[in-house]
Amino acid sequence: MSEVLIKSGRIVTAVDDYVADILIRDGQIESIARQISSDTAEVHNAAGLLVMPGGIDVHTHMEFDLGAAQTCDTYETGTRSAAFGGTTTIVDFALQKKGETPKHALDRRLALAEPQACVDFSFHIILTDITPETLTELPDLINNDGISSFKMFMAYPGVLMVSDADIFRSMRKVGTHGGMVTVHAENGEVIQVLIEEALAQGNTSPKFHALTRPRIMEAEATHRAIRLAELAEVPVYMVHLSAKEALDSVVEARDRGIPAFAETCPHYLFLTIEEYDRPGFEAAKYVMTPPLREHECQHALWRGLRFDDLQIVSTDHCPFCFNENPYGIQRSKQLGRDNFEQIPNGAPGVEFRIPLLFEGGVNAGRLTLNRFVQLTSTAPAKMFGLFPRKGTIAVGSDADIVLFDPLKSHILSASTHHSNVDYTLYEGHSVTGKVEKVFLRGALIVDGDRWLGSPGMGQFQKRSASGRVM
Ligand code: DUC
Ligand code: ZN
Ligand code: ZN
Repeated sequence: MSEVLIKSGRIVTAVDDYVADILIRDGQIESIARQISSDTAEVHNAAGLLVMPGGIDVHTHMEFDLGAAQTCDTYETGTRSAAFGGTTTIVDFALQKKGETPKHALDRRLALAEPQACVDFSFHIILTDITPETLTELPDLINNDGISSFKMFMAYPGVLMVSDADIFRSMRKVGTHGGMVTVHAENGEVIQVLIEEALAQGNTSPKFHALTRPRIMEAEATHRAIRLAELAEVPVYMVHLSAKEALDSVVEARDRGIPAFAETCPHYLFLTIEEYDRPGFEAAKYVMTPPLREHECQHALWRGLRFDDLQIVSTDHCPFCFNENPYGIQRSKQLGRDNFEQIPNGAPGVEFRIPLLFEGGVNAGRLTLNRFVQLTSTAPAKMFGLFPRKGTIAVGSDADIVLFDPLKSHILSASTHHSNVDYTLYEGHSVTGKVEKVFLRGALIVDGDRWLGSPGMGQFQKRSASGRVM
């Protein structure tokens, strides 16, 4: 039997805020009270610290293999980086290859992640080959394998994009069996026309990545995805929402009582399209999809987070190095030096989600502390079938706990982060609020700058229904 006692911390959940002691036994929260004493427990003094449920990041891409490009974090390095950022569970992706069944894709990813994961994990399955056999497997994946969310792409024709008909077929099946569909919403075919026109005119620099992916094409696809989901009677979740006009579509649907949900990501909250004016190839660091948007979108997104038009902040951690060394050209932005279309789409961020949102949300007065916890832990857990095992501090929940110093300032930098990637979008950015200790099911895995976890500690999490309890 292992016992851990966290004393005198300020416990903050999505609804609570009080000072108390927490006794953890065998990885779960055993009791919470004003005063707990124990002769046997390992004791941690949390006086002056916030005690929050471990972060849950429901959008990461570790060891993501897109053929032409692969992300540079392994499950080990990516989940260790997550842990240092106060995240104790990730929901990553299992990509169905053409000709492969979704179950096979899941088995492949499980075999890769299980021995490496340093925090708990699950997957959304990305459906790319929607055949009758694919559809037949979905109920069992939801009900027995604990995979209750499936992602489809409306972008990247010829690579990841699936037709509206196939999206609709999958939606109907997933909806009937308690799952949720998540969608990358951009009109891929129209964007392809714009890309081809830009390249034909010799416009090859990274800025044209943004100029060929207009906001209204995100809005159009968002509207289409929601209407398809409405007809199919399935909850739908828009990933990486960036454009004000796309948010308007989500709000319109929610006002009509449709179970439409959305996440946004820190880069859309903190950075704008002006980053693409950086000299030379520097702007390639900011090539993610959708691209960074104008200031007015940032205002709309912050407002959306505050008033629950947006439910979750995830990172879309999709790390490609800027330089070819040390991981090779396929893990590097240099693939697109002569042509923006070849720049791998994605940016890192798993380690900085919580400090950034604390700084820009809580410290800046945009979000209450409770709302901050809701957006980074509780809502992800509820949305994706992990609650109440995860996402809160309560008797019987997993003891995934972050001790956070709200007054400690630090500088975000690639020289000190724990990801394999060789840059951060926030180099030199000062934030106040620092993760001090992280417990994964009661085990101390981060203590200041010290790493105490190990690969394989992270456990696969079977999830219950998604999109039903918000
Ligand atoms: N969409 C994602 O969700 N992640 C990385 C790239 C992309 O287009
Ligand atoms: Zn996407
Ligand atoms: Zn992504």
